[in-house]
Amino acid sequence: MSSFEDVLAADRRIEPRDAVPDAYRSTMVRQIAQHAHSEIIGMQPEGYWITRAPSLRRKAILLAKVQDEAGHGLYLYSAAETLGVDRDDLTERLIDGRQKYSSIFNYPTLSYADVGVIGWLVDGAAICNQVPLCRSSYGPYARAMIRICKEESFHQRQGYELLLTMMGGTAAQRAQVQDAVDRWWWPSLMMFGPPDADSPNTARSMAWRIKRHTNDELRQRFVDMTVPQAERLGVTLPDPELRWNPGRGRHDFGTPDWDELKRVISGGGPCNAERIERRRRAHEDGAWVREAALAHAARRQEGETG
Ligand code: BYC
Repeated sequence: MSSFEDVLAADRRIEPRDAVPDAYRSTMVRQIAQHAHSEIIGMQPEGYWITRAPSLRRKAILLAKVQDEAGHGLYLYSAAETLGVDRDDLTERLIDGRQKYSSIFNYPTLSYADVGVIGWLVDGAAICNQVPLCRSSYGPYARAMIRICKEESFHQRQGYELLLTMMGGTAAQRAQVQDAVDRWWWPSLMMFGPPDADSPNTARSMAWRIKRHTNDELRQRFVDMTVPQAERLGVTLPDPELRWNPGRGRHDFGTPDWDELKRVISGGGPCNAERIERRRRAHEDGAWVREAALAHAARRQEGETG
């Protein structure tokens, strides 16, 4: 039987029954749970716009996207459960603030352009971060990520297509897109986490092949990928320091406000309280569905055994 170290050295996947160090297990539970919570909380900022979509086509697209996010949350909770934790317990930990979710979902969505910008920038950042996670060392997480990334790519395209349409519209629509880009650019860069020098988990997660790239490497990749898309769209990214550096062959860019990231992660963002309260209510409102499903399963089992 291969040891944990042998599996990692051969770049194979760790599977649920494999013996792993406790810290590997708790790191995986932390990252997968945080990721699952992000998908579920991430339904809220866009979900608000489902009843406000400007056309049937836009409504159908947005509905499909938000439903995909529910699905991502469910695959990820299932992946976490293979590590011996319980989904209900993870939800409790989210609601009482013991587990985190992505900082990005604590900002408000003020216009329909925000739906486009979330697709373009937030899902674009998510793809940059998550494609390498398809090769993450924990098998159930890596496999869940393959389908999630395919769906994220549809999400990113629907956002970009929406913005292209708005940019071909009126001056007021173009201004709405620029305003949304101005508000979401820096929070999108913060999605990649703190700078490497202040990231307590990166070195170990890289050694365990959970993460394949550091936070700063992925942030740089995202900036390089996004600049030409912004040019094609005709919007300005709100960073006066953003410019091509021919020496590095990459873009230089300004420093995000790391104090803001800390504040938002620790509960002080514009929408933290509202997001958690909404999640708590949805969980309570869904109690009867869970009870009915359990009663149904018990009755079926009685029928099979009795
Ligand atoms: N927000 O040592 P670090 C989506 C925490 S959903 C909040 O660098 P790590 C979508 C971090 O957890 C996208 N917390 O940590 C859905 C750690 O916490 P602890 C969600 C953050 O884990 C719907 C501490 O700060 N994606 O795309 O090595 C609609 C120190 O950080 C953040 C994922 O979850 C943050 N931005 O790296 C649309 C991807 N950054 O130790 C779209 C999977 C850091 O105090 N996760 N923290 O508990 C990852 O790739 C990594 O966990 C991170 C952080 C890169 C996020």
